[in-house]
Amino acid sequence: MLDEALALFFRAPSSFTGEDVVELQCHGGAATMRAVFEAVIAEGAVPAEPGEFSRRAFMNGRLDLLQVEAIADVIHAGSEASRRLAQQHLAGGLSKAVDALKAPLAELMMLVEAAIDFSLEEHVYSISADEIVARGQPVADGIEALLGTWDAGRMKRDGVRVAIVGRPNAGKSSLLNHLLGQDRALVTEVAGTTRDYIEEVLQLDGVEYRLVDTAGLRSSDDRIEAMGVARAREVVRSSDAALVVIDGHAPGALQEICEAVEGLPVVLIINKSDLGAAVIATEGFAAVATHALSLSTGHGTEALPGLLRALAEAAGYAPGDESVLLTRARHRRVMQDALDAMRAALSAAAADLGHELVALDLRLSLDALGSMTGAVTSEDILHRIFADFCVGK
Ligand SMILES: Nc1nc2c(ncn2[C@@H]2O[C@H](COP(=O)(O)OP(=O)(O)O)[C@@H](O)[C@H]2O)c(=O)[nH]1
Ligand SMILES: [Mg+2]
Repeated sequence: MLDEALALFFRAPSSFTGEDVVELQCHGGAATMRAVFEAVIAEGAVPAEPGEFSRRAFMNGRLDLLQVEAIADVIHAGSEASRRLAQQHLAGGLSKAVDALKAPLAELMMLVEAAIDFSLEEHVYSISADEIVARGQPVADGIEALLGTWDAGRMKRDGVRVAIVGRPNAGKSSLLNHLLGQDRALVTEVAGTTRDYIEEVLQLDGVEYRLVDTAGLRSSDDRIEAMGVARAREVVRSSDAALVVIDGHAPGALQEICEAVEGLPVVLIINKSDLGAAVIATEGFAAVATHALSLSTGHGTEALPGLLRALAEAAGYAPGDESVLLTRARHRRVMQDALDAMRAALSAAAADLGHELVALDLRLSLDALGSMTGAVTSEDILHRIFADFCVGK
């Protein structure tokens, strides 16, 4: 007698993996679990690899690759937005969108190949270049539209990366601490205190923000501070948006900040309103909003959640949008391959370069769409996807 336990039998093909599965639910003490574990191993059971159950479900056709990725995303979802998106993908939302592009493309390819195969038998079957373009263009447009959702999807899955930028002593670290509700970054009156960058996750109204406090932008003779400034610039380049903090009492020169955040949506925070306001030249910033507050007294800080939300939306984050979105770098890469091949096929057709060439590019595009759902996927890519999983998922 090892334990009094519950055994559940899931008969194939109705189990998660599609195979016969027996699930043992025993009591949770470490010694009991180990004893039961060793007993079943002695009877011939084998410990699961990371992601093995999902892998078997995939191999048995119970899930496609997009759904497998979605399982990992459900497990890791930190915000309500990322959870909803992962559930949508798990339910097959993205797979359906890809299949809706694959079907007309497969049909077009079949028509072009039939025309090649029967070209020597007079007029048995042919398709004109015009018809190829007429059928192919909507597919290319659909791929492009889906590709265009990647930024919004990535921000929902991974969070909106917001760089906190400004001159030294403007109050950047104070802002980070205020938003997090804890003293995460050192705040001192010594300019150049923050030398490395600090990244923290903030969940607010179902949205995940990755707030990055950076070293104040100024040229410095201090070698470590200068490295921090260089890193700050890198952070800004890889962010979705920026909160620019300005000391409203002593703003200093803002040209450098302006250049650093160029191209990003920006909210200007004019800090230290308790000290009185100087005149600040803000027209160089293409700001979504400008707001004066005091991080010392807390005056005006109630507007911050709304400002963050506006910033995220300006970056392309669509809160109420429940449409299908690409989320992973893999999706973007594969869909870009599909689009490139599709465009090559269309221009080959338009230039009358011959059906063989058109068919070749259509095949490449179709393969790329197929690899989205895993219809054609290399062992190497599968390995990388399943390596993300924990044991037994
Ligand atoms: N009077 C006043 N001082 C502030 C305010 N916010 C921050 N400070 C002070 O300004 C100095 C620099 O703040 P810090 O957050 O470290 O700025 P950072 O260099 O931009 O990260 C500190 O001494 C803060 O206490 C404010 O709203 N009013
Ligand atoms: Mg700081």
